Amino acid sequence: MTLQQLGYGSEFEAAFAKYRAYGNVPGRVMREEREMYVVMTEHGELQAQVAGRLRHAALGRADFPTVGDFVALVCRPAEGNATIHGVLPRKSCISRKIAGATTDEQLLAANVDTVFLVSGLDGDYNPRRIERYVAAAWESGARPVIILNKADLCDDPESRVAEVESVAPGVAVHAVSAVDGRGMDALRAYLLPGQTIVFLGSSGVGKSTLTNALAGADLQDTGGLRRGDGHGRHTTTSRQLIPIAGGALLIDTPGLRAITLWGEEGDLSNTFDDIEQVIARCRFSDCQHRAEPGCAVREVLSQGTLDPGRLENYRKLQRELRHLEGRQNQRARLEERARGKQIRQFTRNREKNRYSHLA
Ligand SMILES: Nc1nc2c(ncn2[C@@H]2O[C@H](COP(=O)(O)OP(=O)(O)OP(=O)(O)O)[C@@H](O)[C@H]2O)c(=O)[nH]1
Ligand SMILES: [Mg+2]
Ligand SMILES: [Zn+2]
Repeated sequence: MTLQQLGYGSEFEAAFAKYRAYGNVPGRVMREEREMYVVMTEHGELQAQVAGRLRHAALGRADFPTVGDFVALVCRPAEGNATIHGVLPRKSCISRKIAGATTDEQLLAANVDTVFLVSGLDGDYNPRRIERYVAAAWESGARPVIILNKADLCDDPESRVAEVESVAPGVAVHAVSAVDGRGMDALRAYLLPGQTIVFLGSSGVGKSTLTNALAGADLQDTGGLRRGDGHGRHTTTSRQLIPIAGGALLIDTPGLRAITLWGEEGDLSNTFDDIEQVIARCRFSDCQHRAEPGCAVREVLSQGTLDPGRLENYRKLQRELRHLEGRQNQRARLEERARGKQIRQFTRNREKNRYSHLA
């Protein structure tokens, strides 16, 4: 496979120039499992590890390579391995806040053109979760597309499509069935040569079944659903980039338990443009939409033209981002302080050594 077939374009070639001067070769990260990578290069597929220098310079997980990244490598084809010396600037990056108390992001995929946000039209269906996914996708720089899979299990997929279209203005929504094939041609239209498409969604919604159907081959294991709650079994355990016939590149991912936003407050305006337009009409710019006169939000709520659940979700996501921003700032301060301490220590040691002969 050539790098061009892997989606490597002129913008990456330009960013790679400084690495070429060092004799590095470019490659794309195909798979990642606990800091072990598989990269595709002009020498074929190689196992790769991150160079010590890159590891030490990294301030957070975002500085490490992830699936879909274009990287600068020193290759040892005879041994079948390589070292990653640099990560080229990403044109898009899907990430989320790591679950739990730490403030860091987890990268899910890089250099993605389209995000297929998959839900099942069975017990999994949840418009509030879809809103959350759409916000995360817009934030990434890739184009979101909503897929309602398992249409064969739903009596009225078209009304579900209409409902989702109303919570995700401007986003294409497709009802499909990976099992009986309905609606799949609409998805094939996205599979253009060199385009990278990632599947995101809960376990069991059919991401791997869709990947196989679009690839026309049984490449990914698929699993049944748990008895009782109907959730998936977390069958897929690692992220993987899969080149398919026709030239598109699919990234199948393990089911997400939750997606917590990683970004800035402004990122919600794509997803909740309708709400932000209403808020802009409130008389007071700091309106809390409680009892203030001239509140446009309470007006549309009383008219029934705005779903209170959607407003609640908007506020929740906004609080999440504000909270995150506070923690990001705090982390940046701590990192700066740590770096300042390192520099002072370094200067002190240097001065000690420089003048030791005078002592
Ligand atoms: N009825 C029906 N079942 C489907 C459809 N697509 C997938 N399934 C079934 O749903 C179950 C889970 O499918 P997977 O493709 O493994 O789901 P996944 O999203 O990859 O799940 P994880 O890898 O655990 O994240 C399997 O039993 C599939 O056969 C569909 O369109 N209709
Ligand atoms: Mg899977
Ligand atoms: Zn108001």
